[in-house]
Amino acid sequence: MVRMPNAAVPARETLITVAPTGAETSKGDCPQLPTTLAELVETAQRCEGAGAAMVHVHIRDDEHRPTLDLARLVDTVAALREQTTLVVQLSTGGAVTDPLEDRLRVLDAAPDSCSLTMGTVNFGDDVFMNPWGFVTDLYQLSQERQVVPEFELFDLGHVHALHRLLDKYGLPYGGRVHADLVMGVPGGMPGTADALVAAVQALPDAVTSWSATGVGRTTLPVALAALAKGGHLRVGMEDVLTIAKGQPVQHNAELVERAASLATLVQRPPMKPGAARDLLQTRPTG
Ligand code: KMH
Ligand code: ZN
Repeated sequence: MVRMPNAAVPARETLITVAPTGAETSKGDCPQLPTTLAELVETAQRCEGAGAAMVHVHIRDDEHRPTLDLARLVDTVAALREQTTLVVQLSTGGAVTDPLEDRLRVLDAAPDSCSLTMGTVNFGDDVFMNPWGFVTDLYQLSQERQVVPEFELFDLGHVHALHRLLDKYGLPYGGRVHADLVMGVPGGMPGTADALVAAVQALPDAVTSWSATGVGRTTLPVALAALAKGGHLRVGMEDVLTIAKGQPVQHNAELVERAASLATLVQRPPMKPGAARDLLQTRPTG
């Protein structure tokens, strides 16, 4: 068998992750952004129907502001588990203003998966802080709590840091290594096919699957390049608020439907949540 540049076997199906909310857009600016628990659950259900298998979750408080309140996170995980079969991934990135200790505490809500960003990056006019000590603490906590990390790679330096992390601390819980290229953030790598190919070629051999998401107008080029390179997709209103020029997204399901159409077109139809659990080797449920 021809050896792949990393252990990611070309996938027969496409894992579609929906990131419906994020921490950056305000409800005032975008009333259709799902910010309440009821809106999040309804969104997750519709997106599952449209082809999503995993949900990347940021939550909001009663004023629709980003929060990492633990009780709310626990309730959110429970509601998504009861009312969908999606793999539940909690963001440990939160908002750029969230203290590192609050971001570590996210794992107390016992999600299936958590995001884990591999380094500090300029984030528009802000700085998204991920010092090495925090990355290693969060990684070791994820191993201890049996939570599968998704390594968020905003830049080529983050790919290099992933080599360093795996070399020093070994494989994640479950033994699989799933990474997500977050492209087109002002301050990170550009959302281009060239940058995607460079990042994929630099991934550690231990990587067993990867997805990509392009922020803003880079959404489509990144999705097409990811599919062409055999990767998976992340889409959602965390990353893009328009479905076409001047046409606001009304519901996250529109972005999932479009991703599912592209995946089907390249004959790698959307993966069901059960297959995603196998792929990621998440902790057995219930
Ligand atoms: N909101 C960004 C500062 C993650 O979810 O882990 C970080 C972010 C990454 O969204
Ligand atoms: Zn996020």
